[in-house]
Amino acid sequence: MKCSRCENRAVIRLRYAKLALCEKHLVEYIRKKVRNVVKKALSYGLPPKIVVAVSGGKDSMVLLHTMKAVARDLGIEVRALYIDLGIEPISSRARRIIEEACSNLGIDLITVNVLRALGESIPGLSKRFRKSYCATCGIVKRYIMNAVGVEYGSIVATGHHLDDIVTYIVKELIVVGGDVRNIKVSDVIPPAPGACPRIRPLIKLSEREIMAYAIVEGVEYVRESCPYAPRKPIDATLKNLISILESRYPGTKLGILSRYSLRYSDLKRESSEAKTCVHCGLISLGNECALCRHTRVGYGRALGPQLREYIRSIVRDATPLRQGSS
Ligand code: Q46
Ligand code: ZN
Ligand code: ZN
Repeated sequence: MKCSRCENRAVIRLRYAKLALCEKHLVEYIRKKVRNVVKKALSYGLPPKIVVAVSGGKDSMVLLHTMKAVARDLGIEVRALYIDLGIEPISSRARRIIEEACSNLGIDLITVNVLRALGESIPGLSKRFRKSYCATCGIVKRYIMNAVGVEYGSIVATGHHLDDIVTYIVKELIVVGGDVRNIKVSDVIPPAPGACPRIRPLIKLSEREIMAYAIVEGVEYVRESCPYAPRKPIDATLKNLISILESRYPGTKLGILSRYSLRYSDLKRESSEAKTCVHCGLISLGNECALCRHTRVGYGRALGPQLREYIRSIVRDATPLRQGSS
């Protein structure tokens, strides 16, 4: 099979786009998709500063690599954020891979260590929160990502891809019966009181395309999954179902995404009405944010202010970005 854009051999066929791409053109294609989301964010007046949240997994490591190239083209600042959850041996492995990638790419890395910041790692916190490991982990990670973005006055980029989002939408619609609006299906999410803007540059790319990029570009990532990752047979079944639909009707996934994507102007209107936490000042659904509420109940005091101060000290001590580094 020949590349649709040159004479070289194609390494991937994208039926939804009626394209076959060689290694070089696949890399270009993926970077262009990432660049489009960043350009869109800049066109809304969001700051030209991006913190890429990296876990060490395939998606976020591919995002980091593509963001480096995009940042160079667009002249924006890029940093990486690693949240060390203290889940061994995965956390140490992830830290090594991320540190090496950041050093090779010339990207400044901010590491927030949960144990140091809150005095306990995920298992301990989960007991106090009376929540599952993953629910606890989600509360802590979301809080830290947002707090880092707020302190830097930057956008936070995450590695959610098309398959993640479409599975979530379908699950909410046909299994949970919840409200799809809760996950704000969008590639650019505006800032709100106590919340930094966010982007999802991989939202229109499938896991298969991201994997192909990782192979072609030799992106290193942690291959093991978290030992606490729950088995979600329903998610696997839905993913299978969606893949069957995609193979019969190419473009199904992008169709679902676009049908449930929210407009930036609508998201902005909603964001302006967001509440902030009485303890720490960051965004919350009610008077208290999830982290402050759970720590207040579990420890007798809201730990949001302590975590924010810890993050402030990291941001203060972080080396300023080198001129021209991005
Ligand atoms: S890291 Fe955290 Fe995941 Fe591990 S404890 Fe669950 S949520 S599975 S992405
Ligand atoms: Zn080509
Ligand atoms: Zn709070």
